[in-house]
Amino acid sequence: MSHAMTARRGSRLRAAAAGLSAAAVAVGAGELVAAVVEPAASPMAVIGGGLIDLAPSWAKDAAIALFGTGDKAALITGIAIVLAVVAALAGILEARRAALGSVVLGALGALALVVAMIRPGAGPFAWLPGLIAAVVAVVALRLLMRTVQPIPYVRTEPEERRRFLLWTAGVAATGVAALLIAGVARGATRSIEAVRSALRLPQPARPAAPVAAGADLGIQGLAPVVTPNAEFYRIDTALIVPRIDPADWRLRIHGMVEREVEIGWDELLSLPMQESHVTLACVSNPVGGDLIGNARWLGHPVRELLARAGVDPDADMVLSTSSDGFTASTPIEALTDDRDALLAVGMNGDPLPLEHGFPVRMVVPGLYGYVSATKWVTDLEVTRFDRATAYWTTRGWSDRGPIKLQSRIDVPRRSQSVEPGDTVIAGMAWQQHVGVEGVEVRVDDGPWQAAELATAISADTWVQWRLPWTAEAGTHTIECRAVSAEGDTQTSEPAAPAPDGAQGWHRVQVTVG
Ligand SMILES: Nc1nc2c(c(=O)[nH]1)N[C@H]1C(S)=C(S)[C@@H](COP(=O)(O)O)O[C@H]1N2
Ligand SMILES: [Mo]
Repeated sequence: MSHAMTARRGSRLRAAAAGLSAAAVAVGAGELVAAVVEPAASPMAVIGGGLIDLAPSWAKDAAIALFGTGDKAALITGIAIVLAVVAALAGILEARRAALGSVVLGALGALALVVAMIRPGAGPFAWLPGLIAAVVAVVALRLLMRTVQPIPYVRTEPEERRRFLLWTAGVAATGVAALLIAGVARGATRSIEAVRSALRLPQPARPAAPVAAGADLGIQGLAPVVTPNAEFYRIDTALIVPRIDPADWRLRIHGMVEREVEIGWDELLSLPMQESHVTLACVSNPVGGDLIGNARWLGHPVRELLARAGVDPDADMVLSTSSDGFTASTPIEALTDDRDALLAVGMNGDPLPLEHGFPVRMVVPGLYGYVSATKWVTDLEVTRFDRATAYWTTRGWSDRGPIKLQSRIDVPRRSQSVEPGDTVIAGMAWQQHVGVEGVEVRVDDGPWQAAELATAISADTWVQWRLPWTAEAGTHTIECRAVSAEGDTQTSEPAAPAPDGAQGWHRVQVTVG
């Protein structure tokens, strides 16, 4: 290899490194400023959020299927990789045609600036982190470029190489340090977490009936009938969890009503509270999946507030909106009938965890979360399905989402090896607000056998089931199907989650011996 080629390759490498280093310090500066002035305007988070909103639903499906609740970490990693590649290319461009690479990096910052400003709930300084990132990127790249030797045919002196390495590494390290400080600063603005932990929720005027001792069969590996908050699945479009101080929280009820109603936190808490167990489920939950959980919710019935507003008889839907712009369309009868749809403030005896909607969310028995369970809810618009369309419906999902009859095998797990002899097959079954009457199980296409059902908490919750099994050596396929309280048998016809929920029988293969 000639000296000239080595030199050119070397300078290209250095240009790429300069681009990467400039991007690192820019992201660090942007994130640090965001952490201080407006955490939700973090450039990485707003770009990620924009991508989530733009993504077609098959991509969202694939992300949840691949990464489950780690979908957000996967997205941020993906953005970081793309950004790194673009930054390296920008460095090379800058070396070829001065200013071209700076334009690319500056444009990325400007993009973050614009997306942060058009985001619902954007604060007065939403533009600042993107602007800082853009300026720092351009200045850093131009300065670093001066230390890249552009002279071809001349081997860079070791002295110059050392100077370049020192500068690029130093600038990149500054970026990483800024990112770390941003993380710490974000942690320090945990004041909302402090407000939350200091809260004392009122006692319910109507407490939940105690859970029967027989509701939990206590089988190892079987999901507990009440899901602890820390284990509760989380699905939402919020890369940064909204932080709402209850003192600032307000809910507006408007649209097709006789009179608008506005209510704040103190007034909501002064209203009679009730507690009920409700199992939430995500429409993206595949057959056998775990995007489902059951909690004891404390809240005030939505129907009371709707009655206060006086609903127009022509209205057939309530569009609920969260502080971050997510919307859900809920059929009005599900909010006004006797099913106790709640404006919930408590989850299993604690204030709602921040990621589950603090301070107030909706909980509606019988409907998938995407059409009912709005977290960080701040607005209820009484309207009609032919006048308004909610977040996931504009992305191809059904406008109504009643939960389908489903059952799942938890024990034994797929591909688990089982000792021969007497053992147990166990799982969960649900069709919220309808209820489950029975579960049947079959092994290797044998006859369907009735499983023993645990005592259900209510028709609004899932129920555990079990079936004793004498396992013989070999490979076995276990299937289950539920029968609803209305007498329907769970269909064997498989369907993907889109557009209105997965269906089909859960099937696991196990090896005995
Ligand atoms: N603000 C907001 N609320 C939301 C969502 C969201 O993206 N944003 N996702 C909904 C969906 S799809 C589901 S399944 C439930 C999940 O509630 P959880 O995270 O508390 O389990 O929240 C619903 N409420
Ligand atoms: Mo969902």
